Amino acid sequence: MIHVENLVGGEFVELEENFDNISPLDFSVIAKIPRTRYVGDAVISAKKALPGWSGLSLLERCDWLDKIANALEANIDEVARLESLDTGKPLDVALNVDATRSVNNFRFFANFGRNLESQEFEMDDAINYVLRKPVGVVGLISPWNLPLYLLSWKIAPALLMGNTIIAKPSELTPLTAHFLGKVCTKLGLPDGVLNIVNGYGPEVGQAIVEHPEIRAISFTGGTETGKIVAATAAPMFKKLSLELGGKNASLILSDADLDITVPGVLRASFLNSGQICLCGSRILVHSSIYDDFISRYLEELKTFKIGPVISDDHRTKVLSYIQLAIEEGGEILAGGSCPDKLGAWIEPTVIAGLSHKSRTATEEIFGPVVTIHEFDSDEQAVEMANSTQYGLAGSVWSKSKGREIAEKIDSGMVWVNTWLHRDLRVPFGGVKDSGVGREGGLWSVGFFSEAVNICIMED
Ligand code: TXE
Repeated sequence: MIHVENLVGGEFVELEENFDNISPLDFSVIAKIPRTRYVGDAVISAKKALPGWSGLSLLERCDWLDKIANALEANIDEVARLESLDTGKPLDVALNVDATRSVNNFRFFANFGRNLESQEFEMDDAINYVLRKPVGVVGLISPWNLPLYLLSWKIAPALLMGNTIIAKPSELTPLTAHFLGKVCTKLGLPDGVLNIVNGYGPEVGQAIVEHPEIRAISFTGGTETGKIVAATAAPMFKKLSLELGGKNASLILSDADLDITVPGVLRASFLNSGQICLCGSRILVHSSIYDDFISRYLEELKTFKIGPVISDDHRTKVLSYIQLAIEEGGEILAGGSCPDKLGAWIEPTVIAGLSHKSRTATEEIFGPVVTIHEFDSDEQAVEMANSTQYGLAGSVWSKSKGREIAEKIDSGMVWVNTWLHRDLRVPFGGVKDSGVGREGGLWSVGFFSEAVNICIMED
């Protein structure tokens, strides 16, 4: 049994009140999690650490990020084991996606910091230069689907720019954040630079967002929670970055190369059991290749291995959408029920015959469920792709028209003939109900700093 503790001011702190961390694989209790409701101590520690941390040079902080990357990499199998234990995802996904990309996040921002150019604007008689000051104490709140990957995506640039941190992993998946805390403490990261608090979102998460001395909130999670976070933070004029839900479309045009499209769209459908905000849960296929695509897709699906979804509650939600799809007149082409074994398992499910405006096809399910729709023209495909409240990502599969169609999709990111191909320098984020702001490369640097202009009159 693992005992998760909070990390406050360099000390691991246990609380009297704890709750169970349940494995989605078999519903066994794998850890005890402190039920934190108060973040005042963590904020005091983070404030105390701020002058020292922000007083280091950018290059010194880059060295710290490299040290963390190296230490995580040295323990990469353990990171993957813990992530797989906590989320139920297959070990190879935990290793190749979560653990590897967590290491990459630290290493990327270390190198990015070393190459960060200063910004200067010359006038005839004066020079302006931009100072990037830390925001201060920042609150980082992350979800359960890619626990350390998404948290490190926030921690690395926040540290780089000289901020000190109150981080809160999801109450469903605290193990790798706890491990990262141990790694950083062992490395001697100064006390209070990284504080990690655990507990329920409406309690400790809300306390972070409400705390007046936490000056920026970077949040990844559900759209409904995002609304609460935004409403709470706005009156205090906190900087806010919200990465929220998605209902992304995969558009398969008439000239798609099915040899790459079928495995690519399948991966976009079901990687991480469909629990990635970028997953392509609506598949739009041109009528001329519809039958061919579906038969190949369903055939390859038979060999696609997935883990359970995150919890029994989440499975209930996902199953309710499969029921809704049936009520809305959908036809289940594959899956649709739960395998007969313990744990939060659901078969990968493919549903056809629904309107692209149905609830099943427009609401975020966040599980191994996709809907397939047929279109006759590219204009119709674009109209269907843009017909939800979300606008996070999308993919277009075509030999000749990918770029043209990609530019017409109302979302923050579009891939052409690929999916989840990530360059960490590019802007990451959504439009409409998928969020506010961008992270990645210079966008993260901008979010986690205050740009101050200094204008100097020349003699
Ligand atoms: O996320 P929550 P949930 C979607 C997906 C899923 C739905 C709900 O559709 O079914 O959201 O999932 C913390 N103040 N996504 O309920 O609640 C919470 O503790 C501050 C999409 O698990 O949004 C956790 O750390 N924080 C998504 C984090 O917010 C609060 C990933 C996310 O949890 C809070 C996950 C509050 N009032 C779910 N309430 C994506 N975009 O990747 C909760 N939290």
